[in-house]
Amino acid sequence: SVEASIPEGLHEAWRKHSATEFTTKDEFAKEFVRHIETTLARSLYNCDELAAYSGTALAFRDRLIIEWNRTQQRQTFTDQKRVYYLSLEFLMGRALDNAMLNVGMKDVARDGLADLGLRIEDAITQEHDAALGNGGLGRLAACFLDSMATLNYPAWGYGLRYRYGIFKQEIVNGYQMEIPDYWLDNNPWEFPRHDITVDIQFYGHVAKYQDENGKVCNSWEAGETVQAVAYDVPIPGYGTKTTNNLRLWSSKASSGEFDFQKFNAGDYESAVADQQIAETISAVLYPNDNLERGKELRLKQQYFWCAASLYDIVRRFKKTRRAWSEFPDQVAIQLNDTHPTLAIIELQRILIDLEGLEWEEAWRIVTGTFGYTNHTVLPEALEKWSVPLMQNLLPRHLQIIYDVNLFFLQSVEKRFPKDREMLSRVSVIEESHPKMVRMAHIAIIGSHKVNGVAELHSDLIKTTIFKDFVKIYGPDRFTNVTNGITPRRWLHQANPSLSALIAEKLGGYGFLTDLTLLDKLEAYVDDKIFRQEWSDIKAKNKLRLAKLIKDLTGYSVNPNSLFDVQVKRIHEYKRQQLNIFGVIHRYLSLKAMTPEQRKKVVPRVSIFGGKAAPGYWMAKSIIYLINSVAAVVNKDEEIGDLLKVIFIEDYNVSKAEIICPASDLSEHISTAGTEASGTSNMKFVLNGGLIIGTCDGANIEITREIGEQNIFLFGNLAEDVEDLRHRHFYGDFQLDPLLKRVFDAIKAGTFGDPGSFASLLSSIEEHGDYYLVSDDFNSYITTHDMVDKEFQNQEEWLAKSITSVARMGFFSMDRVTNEYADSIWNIEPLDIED
Ligand code: F58
Repeated sequence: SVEASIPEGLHEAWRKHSATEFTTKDEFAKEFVRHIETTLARSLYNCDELAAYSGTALAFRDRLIIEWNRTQQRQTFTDQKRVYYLSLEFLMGRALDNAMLNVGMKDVARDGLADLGLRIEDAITQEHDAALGNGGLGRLAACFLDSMATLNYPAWGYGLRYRYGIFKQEIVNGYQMEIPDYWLDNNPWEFPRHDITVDIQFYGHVAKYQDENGKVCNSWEAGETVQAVAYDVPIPGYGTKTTNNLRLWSSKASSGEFDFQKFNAGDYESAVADQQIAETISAVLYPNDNLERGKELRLKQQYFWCAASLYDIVRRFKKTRRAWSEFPDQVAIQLNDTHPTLAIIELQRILIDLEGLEWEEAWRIVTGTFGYTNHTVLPEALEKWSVPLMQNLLPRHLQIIYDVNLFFLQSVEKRFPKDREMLSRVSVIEESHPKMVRMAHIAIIGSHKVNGVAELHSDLIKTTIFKDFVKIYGPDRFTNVTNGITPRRWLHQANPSLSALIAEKLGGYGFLTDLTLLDKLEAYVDDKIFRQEWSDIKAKNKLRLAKLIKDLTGYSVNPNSLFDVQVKRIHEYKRQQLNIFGVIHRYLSLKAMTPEQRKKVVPRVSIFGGKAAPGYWMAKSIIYLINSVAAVVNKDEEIGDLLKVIFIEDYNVSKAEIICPASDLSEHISTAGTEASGTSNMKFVLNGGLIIGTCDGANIEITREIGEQNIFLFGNLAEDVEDLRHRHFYGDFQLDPLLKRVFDAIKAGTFGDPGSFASLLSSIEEHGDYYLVSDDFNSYITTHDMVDKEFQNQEEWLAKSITSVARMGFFSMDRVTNEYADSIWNIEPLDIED
């Protein structure tokens, strides 16, 4: 603020003493030792690996904060349009390695640490993952932050500072157990901003009053106030000075008079209890993926975070003293799924109740500001909140929701007179018992653009769940932006050897900021030495994974086997059950072979990883089946190295960085039409693995880019799914014969008590096989047979691997970010360089 700024005449003195950035290994080492000795109060006599991590992180944090300050000053000074990315999840993973690489100082740090007798890898691996997300949606948000900073967009992320991230998974006797993930100890990457707080209100009632002009106004007299405190996380771009901000809100009891009254009245215990209740709002990340449970605390989280973020955004805008009509020229807000939909209603409330704007003008501003990204067509994942719950928690917001709906339905009625069915389908309120608020409808009505995350998905939302809205608004409100991944983390950081080899051929690391340059690699497909280096790198990465597997499970796997990987959240629609049934089929086939026949078999390691939502029994029994199969197969001496089954526990971002570069084949086998995009498919191909997949999500576009000869596609198409389900429903269902053999083995107790798997089998045999496991089984097995055959021709396989990587340029997150910037946000980059 102006009051706190230093007089002009003293600026020179400040500049003279302003912090400098280390550039040499000695300067780094000096900073490192200073932090060890002072910040951490340690010395060379007790500098363990954790201290080495902390010292390195603190040295880099200082650097980031200098750039962060400059970036923020520059963005404020030039005052151009900013984008705010609202996401309830940011699945960041580790920060240190990424910061070192983005700043371009990893070698300096490695050398500096080596001079002090320390290994940089030991420091890096001490860091706890920041796991504030469930899966793809949260990781996409993290990739956005990396790209927005790298491309110099003035951008902020807004999220919640959960005390507990996604739970840690332990496998005990084959079952998943959940352990709380308390990740905040020793986290050097966040800056508490105790001076940046917002009081957030809940409950209470709405009072009407007349203003000085006699206009009837609404005032929300809330019943509970909770304080939001800002924690800032610097986000460095790669090869740029831009360091953006991720602001995470933490909840605590409001310091208002309310609490003091209790303290003063001697009610100390209850005042402390209130404190704890307030803190529960940001306590825990909900661990469901693609399922909405309608818990009040979740709605409280959503409003708490939306209201705090909007207050912050509006405060920043008001400092510029512009007219409200300019708000959408200065501010773009992107909603990562419907979780932040209340931000739409909150902005409307601020404009009409607090700033006195007329409804229409306010609504024009709101719709000009927001964009909404949809990530799923699964009906059970579409958010709905009960009207009574909303009425109680956010009475004024519910009124505004009703008004939004009224004006919307009036306009629909005018264009489609007498179509009552249509009105009830598009209404924001579902007329059920209790009535429900459909968040996706508010998100569509309150945004100027709605996008899906891959072409098939964006087509599907237009023809199925949001079809009526296309009629109402026309097709232009709906658009597609196919997802991508950041090549910095998912190639350069995860696979430094491959990145270095590519850089050597392409004459530098330019491909990390222009991934389309990879196409130049195709010229080397036939280059003998290059091919050898390529395959050596894959072999080395497989060894690294084999070591991880040994450490985690005790099993030794033969690194010459085909590594077949499926890592992602465990969900029926992603069909890990199809994969494990395929593994059982393979096992049974191997058992039936003669020793002579077995000699021709390509050895395989089937690797699984992923968490099941704690209350999702079917997903948990899939994990149990995988582990039960592993227990039998892995100790079968007759089979030996020909087949091993591995479940990697607690799959997370830092494990993904080891797993992705080490796959020969990875599985992306969702029922067609269910996986909106998928992003790990991109990570695996970018690291030289081939994939087996269905015609779903981004698999289709990967095929378009790399060529269908370079991917193993199988299974029914999305357009046939509805019909098949319909036929199953009417009893037209026959278990595939190969699958029947698998089921018979399970029922015979080959993998332990068949009772444990009964519901999994009956969901297919008896309850309609909703995910078409049986329908796709034969085609899945045949395609795996092709994989085996093609893997035996290593020369061909290598050519496919190289060609595919060369054609992956399209899937850079930078392309994605530029598309959002041009077609949704209308913002320009801002170079921070002096
Ligand atoms: C995922 N959604 C999609 N949701 O399933 C995936 O296809 C897509 O690639 C990815 O988004 C990015 O667009 C997803 O991860 C969640 O985890 C939600 C968490 C909160 C509750 C509802 C599901």
